[in-house]
Amino acid sequence: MSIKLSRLLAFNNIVIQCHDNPDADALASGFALWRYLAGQGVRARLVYGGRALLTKCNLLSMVERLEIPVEYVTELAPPELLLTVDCQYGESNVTHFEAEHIAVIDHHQLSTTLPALSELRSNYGSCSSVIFKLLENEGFEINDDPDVATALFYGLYTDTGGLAEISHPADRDLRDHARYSKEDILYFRNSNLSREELAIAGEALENAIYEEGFPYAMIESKPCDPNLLGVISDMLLEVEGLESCLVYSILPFGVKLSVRSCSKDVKANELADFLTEGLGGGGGHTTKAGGILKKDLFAMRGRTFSPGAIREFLRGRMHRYYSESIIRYAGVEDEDITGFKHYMKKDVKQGYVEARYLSEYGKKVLIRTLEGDVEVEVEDDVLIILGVDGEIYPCRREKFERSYKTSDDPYIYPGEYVPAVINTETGERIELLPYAKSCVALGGSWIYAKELDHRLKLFTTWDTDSYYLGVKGDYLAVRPDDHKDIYIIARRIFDKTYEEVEG
Ligand SMILES: [Mn+2]
Repeated sequence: MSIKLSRLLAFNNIVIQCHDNPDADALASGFALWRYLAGQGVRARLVYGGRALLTKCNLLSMVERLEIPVEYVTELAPPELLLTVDCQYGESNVTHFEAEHIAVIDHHQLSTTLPALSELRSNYGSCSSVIFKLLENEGFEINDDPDVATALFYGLYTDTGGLAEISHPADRDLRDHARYSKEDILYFRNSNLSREELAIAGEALENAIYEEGFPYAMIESKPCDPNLLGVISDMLLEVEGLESCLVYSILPFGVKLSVRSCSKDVKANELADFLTEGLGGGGGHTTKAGGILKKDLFAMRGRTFSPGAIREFLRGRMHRYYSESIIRYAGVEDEDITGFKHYMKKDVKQGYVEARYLSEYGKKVLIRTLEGDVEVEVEDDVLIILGVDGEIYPCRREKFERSYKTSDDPYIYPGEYVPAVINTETGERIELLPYAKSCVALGGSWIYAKELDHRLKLFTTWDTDSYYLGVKGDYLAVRPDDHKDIYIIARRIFDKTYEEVEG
């Protein structure tokens, strides 16, 4: 899926929508697109919805100084094309509007079903970088319009912690290419907080709650802009001895959360998801994430929506997260297989792809799987298996030849989410299916496995920087020929592929 911006010119009535509570990245992305369309003679509107008008001073100055024609709307006559930027249509922080056609341009993790017209580059530091690349493809020079160059640079700046978290080459390209107004950027950077907000942050920081024996802390802030929560949590995380933190504030409709982590043992987006499970939602990146607890869901679960009850609820969840998650590394020691049962693999049709077709030798690619993202170095003997549920995982040829048989049948992919690998250097997305061939996982191979009764973060020998998460009901598996080789199999996949046998 990808967008050529020139294709948008076929639409007559276009509305560009930022997420609710738009930030600089969303405004910049929408603004640059709006300028591109205007230059091509297409009239578009730039809007955002939600509960609140823009109030943050740096954003108000950005809108004013760069003359960004953004409108706050509560209703919208269905346009021919609705294009969401820095967010995905259908997400909870994107007010729903009807439209004939939908398009999405974003850089967050996939969280919805994307429309055909979409550009999602999850490894980019900002949506502004995505827009920059799309404009570049059309031969649009952002520096011809200093306001556009300044907006895109500021979007990148704010989304990457002041450029500190730039990792993708496209982000570096924008940083180095944009001839932004130094004066404007200096002004925005230094009007990031109002006096009231600084006072709110100061008061909040005085009231940090530390938990004896645990490397995390939390803070309740007075009601404030979500951006301020991020400022507070960034600062809190800098405290010595903390590896993660939670900052929240209670708003009329729910609790807004900001989560940070600086440890590879805690993915901030997973922690945010855990904290809000059943009561809202959370997500983001591995080091920075956010979430929301919805007031109406509190009531439905019979919980009191009071500051005291909310604090105890969040303390309880943080404590559970830390006390119930076990961290392990595969390949270190033999697994004690007491209590494990024998499971035989059923004959299952699967697919495989030879990694060497995906990138140059020695290069790394990111494989997106249901259980998490895994980085794999491309070597001649590495294969990528397409599992029974559409899940994908790497396998060495030697192991493959022991447990699989190749087949000439055409390969039919069983899942909904078409798997892809991402070249971490170029950001290029490669669809796996054109390279997929059929194979049969040979019945008869067996493993030891045991149902997990706890939350397990397992670092596999494939990727020691990023863990697989297993939860209660998933299975921990051990290869009979190598008791150090342990891995997690999600329950729904396990049920389809294994059956218990006598030991
Ligand atoms: Mn963004």
